[in-house]
Amino acid sequence: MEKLEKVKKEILSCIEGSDSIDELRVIKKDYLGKKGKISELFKLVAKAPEEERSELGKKVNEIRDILEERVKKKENALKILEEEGKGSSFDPTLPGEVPVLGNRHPLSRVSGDLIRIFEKMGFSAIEGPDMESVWYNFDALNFPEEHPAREMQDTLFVKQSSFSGSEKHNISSKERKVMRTHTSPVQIRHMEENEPPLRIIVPGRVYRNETTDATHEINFYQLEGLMVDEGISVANFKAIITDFINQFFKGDVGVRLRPSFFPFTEPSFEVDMSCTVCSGKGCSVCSNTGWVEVLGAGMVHPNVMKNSGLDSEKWQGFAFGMGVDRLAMIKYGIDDVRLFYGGDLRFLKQFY
Ligand code: FA5
Repeated sequence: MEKLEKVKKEILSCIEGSDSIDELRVIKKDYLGKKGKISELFKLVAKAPEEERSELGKKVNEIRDILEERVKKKENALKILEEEGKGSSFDPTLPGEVPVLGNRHPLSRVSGDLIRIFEKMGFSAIEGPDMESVWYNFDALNFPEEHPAREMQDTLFVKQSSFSGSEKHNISSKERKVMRTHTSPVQIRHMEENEPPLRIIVPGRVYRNETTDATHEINFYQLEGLMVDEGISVANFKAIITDFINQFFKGDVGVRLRPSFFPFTEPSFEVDMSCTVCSGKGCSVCSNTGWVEVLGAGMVHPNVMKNSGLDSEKWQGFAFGMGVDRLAMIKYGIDDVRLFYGGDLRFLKQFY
């Protein structure tokens, strides 16, 4: 009997001392399994003198029942601890794993800023297709056929297998597809379908077949703007664009218009802002001129109104198109546009 009590104590302390479910399973097998210690005890009981056998048998049965119950309790307790992550393998003093946080691409951030500023001024953001017809990309925008103005934007033409042989030469400009070279075609699409007054911005990706360098990519982002109403003049444009530039660059930035040429606007301008890097004193970013070119703009050409089905006698408007990449470069002091597309996380992670 004494020996049995000793074995019982030994097993109980093993059960209580186990601190993982795996360890407990081993203990259970060693003591309560088919070839375990309790089975051995039953064998010994069978060999004991007859008068002691029944009492010893009872005791071993009692020990087995107690042990089975304790094992069950301990197993439940360990399960709860492990589920809560508080098993013995959990060390609360170890530093936690810092999750890798993603962040928005600088161009998405800048686009978002631009959209928010214009939305506050009552412009609605709309989209248009990346693959565009020659009609919307050039013809409707008053680019004369075969005119060198079409060479201004090196175009990526889309291979159209549905047209073959002689058909190829007779495809109409509405069927012929290009990757849009600017966001201006969306002006036409919007004027065709909506009655003025109109106030829209069009953020989007554009494509050009050119050699890349520090300021030129083959695809980049533009943000187009269009406002059409009665009595709109260059003064309205200058007020809106000056307000926009000052909000975007968060300061009192000088703005000037220079005469330029776009087939779809008359008169046309390039808009410059005073260089925020050197405060207009002259530096490498502004080529020592104190001014940085930020966008192209002008008053909507009467032919463009006509091509969109609007009466150019009644309605006037201005349009502008800015390079989102170039604005981001000025804002963050980035000297190579290609960094935006290189996918280098060391560069991208700087923009939180
Ligand atoms: C246009 O694309 C005209 N559609 C803009 C416009 C709209 C004028 C409405 C008048 C009225 P431009 O080709 O200059 O214009 O391009 C506009 C801006 O896109 C440029 O000022 C420049 O910031 C940016 N840009 C042009 N080419 C590239 C390029 N290869 N890589 C990065 N940005 C470019």
